[in-house]
Amino acid sequence: MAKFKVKDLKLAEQGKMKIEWAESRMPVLAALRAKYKKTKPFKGFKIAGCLHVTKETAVLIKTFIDAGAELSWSGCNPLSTQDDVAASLAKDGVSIFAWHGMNTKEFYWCIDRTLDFKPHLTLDDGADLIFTVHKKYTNLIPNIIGGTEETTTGVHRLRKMAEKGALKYPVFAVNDMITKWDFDNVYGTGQSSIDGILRATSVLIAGKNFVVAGYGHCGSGVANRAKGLGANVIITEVKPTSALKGTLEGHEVMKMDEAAKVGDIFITATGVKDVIVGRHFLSMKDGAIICNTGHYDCEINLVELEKIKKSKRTIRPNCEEYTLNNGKKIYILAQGRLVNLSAAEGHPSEVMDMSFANQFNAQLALVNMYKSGKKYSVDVHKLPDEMDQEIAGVKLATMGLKLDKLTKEQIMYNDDFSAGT
Ligand code: ARJ
Repeated sequence: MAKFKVKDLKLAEQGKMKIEWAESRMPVLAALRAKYKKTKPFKGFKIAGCLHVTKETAVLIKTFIDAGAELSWSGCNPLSTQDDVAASLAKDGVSIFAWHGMNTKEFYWCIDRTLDFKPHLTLDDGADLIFTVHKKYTNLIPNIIGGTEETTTGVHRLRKMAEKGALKYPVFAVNDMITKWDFDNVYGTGQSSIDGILRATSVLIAGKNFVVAGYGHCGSGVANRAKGLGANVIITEVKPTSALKGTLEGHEVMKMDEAAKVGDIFITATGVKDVIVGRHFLSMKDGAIICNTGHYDCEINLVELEKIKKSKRTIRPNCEEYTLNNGKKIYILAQGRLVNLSAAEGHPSEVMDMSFANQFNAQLALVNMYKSGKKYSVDVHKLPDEMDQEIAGVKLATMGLKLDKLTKEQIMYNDDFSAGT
């Protein structure tokens, strides 16, 4: 058996069923699996992965294994691991280091273990693995062909590394594919964040003042789902175009200092720190619920909250009640970590299907380039647009939906710049 550390192997059977449930809703990955099962393009290649251990990730892992890869995996968030899924993977021989509720030291210990087998490729969500390689394991870099990154925050980190000349091998920004950010970030985050809030609180959304900090792809997804449930949505923003979009889509726009006074439910989706801080908590209404769906837990300043609290207790799973010095009670969900993966199961399988097809294709692009004897430049790359259309095409076909085709005349019209009035 491969090396692993998970919470409890006895959960494996339950995890296996969960994975089967996801598998049946991930047809694009199934198509890739069928396509590469025989040729095994990853044979001889080792991938270290650091990405939320969920039932959907398990399907990605199995797809890589069927395509010949050897893997070692850790979770990319201390609260997002589904212990039953991790147990099932360990039982199936996957080298996995992940459990729910680990501390920061354990988190990095797990990443270290996935590097023990000296990978050829890294796969990240949030860039903690690749950053660890660059900081602590530079000896591994000559052996590494490249890496891939799942999320906006990770891609942002990698671009900063590339700008400063700190990036030492090529990476693919999976997040930048249309079939990732325009679906996963919007509809995935929209639904799974609401799911997390409901599982942690079971409150009525209709009629609530629902404050969304950040109106990017994730924030707009959450805002529009909350609106659909009958909430009065308030947007806070720093970027004029995003704020403008929010207001034209029917939401109120105001500063957080104002929103803090009227909000019933708050969610941060910005990617930056200190979006909700001490003075905001103090001006909130009694009973306010606060959570985050951004990658890191720095958007809500819990250090400042600790300083202004009288007491705290866990009143429900993933729901911490803080009694403040001013006598009011406010509620923090999932310790300020991504509420959708900590208090719920993350995005539904149907959207992760496309995100992970992009992960697979990006890893394969790195391997194919290596096999051809060439190299990608040390930079942040994107797969060609045709690959997006291919993934969307397979997805549509599996949904039984058909498209029109351009006629010869339409193609000629498109190419003809002289055609006008
Ligand atoms: C694995 C998930 C899931 C899920 O693709 C999403 C993204 O960009 C991440 C930011 O950390 C989370 C990731 N994600 C969302 N849902 N990864 N399994 N079910």
